[in-house]
Amino acid sequence: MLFRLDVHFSTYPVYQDQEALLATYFNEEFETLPRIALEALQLKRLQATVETVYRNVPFYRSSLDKAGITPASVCTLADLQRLPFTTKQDMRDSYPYALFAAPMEEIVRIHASSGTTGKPTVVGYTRKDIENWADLMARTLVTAGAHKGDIIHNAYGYGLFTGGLGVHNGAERLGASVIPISGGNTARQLMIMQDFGSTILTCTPSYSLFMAEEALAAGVDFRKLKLRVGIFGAEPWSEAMRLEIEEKLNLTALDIYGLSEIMGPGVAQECFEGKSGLHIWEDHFIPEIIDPVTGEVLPAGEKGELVITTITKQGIPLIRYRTRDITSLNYEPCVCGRTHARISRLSGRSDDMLIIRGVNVFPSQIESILVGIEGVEPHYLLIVDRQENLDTLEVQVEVDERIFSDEIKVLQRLARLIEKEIKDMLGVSCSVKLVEPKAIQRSEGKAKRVIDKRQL
Ligand code: DLL
Repeated sequence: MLFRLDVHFSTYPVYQDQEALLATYFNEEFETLPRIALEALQLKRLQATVETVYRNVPFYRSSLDKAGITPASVCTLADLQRLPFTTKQDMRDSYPYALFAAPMEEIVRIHASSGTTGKPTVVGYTRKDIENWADLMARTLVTAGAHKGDIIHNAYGYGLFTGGLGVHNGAERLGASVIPISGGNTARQLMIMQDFGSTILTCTPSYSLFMAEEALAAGVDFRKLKLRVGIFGAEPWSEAMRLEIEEKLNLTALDIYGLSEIMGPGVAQECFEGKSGLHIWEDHFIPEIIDPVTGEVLPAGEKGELVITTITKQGIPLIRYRTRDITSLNYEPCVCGRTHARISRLSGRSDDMLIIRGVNVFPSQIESILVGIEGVEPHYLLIVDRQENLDTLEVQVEVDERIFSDEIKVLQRLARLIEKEIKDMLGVSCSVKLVEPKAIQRSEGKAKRVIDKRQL
């Protein structure tokens, strides 16, 4: 067995359960499976998944039929490349439950994330899915250096978003103490972190920096807290941001990746020891990288769009799901001893989805809200920025001549109404600036709808 670098043990208090403290893996057998065994397992699970969706999901029966594929014709892992993709649009067209492969009586949990319209993308979990998720999330936490003795301060949002409950169940499965604080109320977060002795922080990277700002203002010194590791994800961040977070919060900052369509948090995690790339749990998910334009599969090391096939899910298994996230795959051995491939830090998206304060937002969603409001023209510009470490969104939108020459009070009321509609529909706060007709620059080609000033 490989030993875990013991740099982070030096600060540990003495726990009774030394075994748990020294655990290098949550599930050693599966985390260190030799590639040949991993691939054999993947093939078996892939075949079973294709069989299930072919039998239970009309969408897959027809798309596989169209591609001339029967479950029996999936004989090797290379056959995966012959299967058709599944897209976010397919999920939208199947709203809410048409892609579920298990009957509703077996679905015990429903989560959702923003889709490209006002309607969310819905996912359902069977009891077994929830168990697998808890196991994978516990594995993810251990990969980040967590153990039973940890006090996990979970500031990911609880609710339809998968972050809060996903991390929560994994922490309980591990046997750590989880504080289900959810997001917001930063002063209270800081007090609890101090008083409860939180050792691990889980939240979005931008929220961690906001906490650091608030702490400074409130006179809270992170060097006096017990925080050791931060597990940050759900939005893009950079190496520069990592350095800033590590410095300001006095902890090791690690990257976690996941998406609700595939499961939620815990699809891939950067290991404490290697800190270079995120292990994607290949016994449950088969990753591929494709050219986002041609759909062609790219070799290891090349950057492209991540495509994931789930091979253990029952509620909503997905074949070749196009995540739209840009990364590359690395199959080189890792110092931590895990054999699962690593994806590189996510470096963007191949669509126009924005992540604002952890909320996924498509410009088209805002557009459909704007066009539904009288007096508002379909010409708008979204300006995204980051102030004091928090994302801000300004929506500039044209109003018609009649409204524009109206009293200032009327204009203000309209702006507040739009802000409220956007907040209610998408869950994201913004400030609306009404501008005169023709003020927004027209384009002869693709309209420029977004100016993202954030320097990640
Ligand atoms: O964000 C799940 C999650 C919760 C992941 C907590 C990590 C921690 P969704 O709301 O469905 O699910 O958003 C998924 O967020 O397709 C990426 O574009 C982006 N994303 C997630 N993790 C990262 C990351 C959750 N580490 C979408 N780096 C994904 C960059 C990320 N982008």
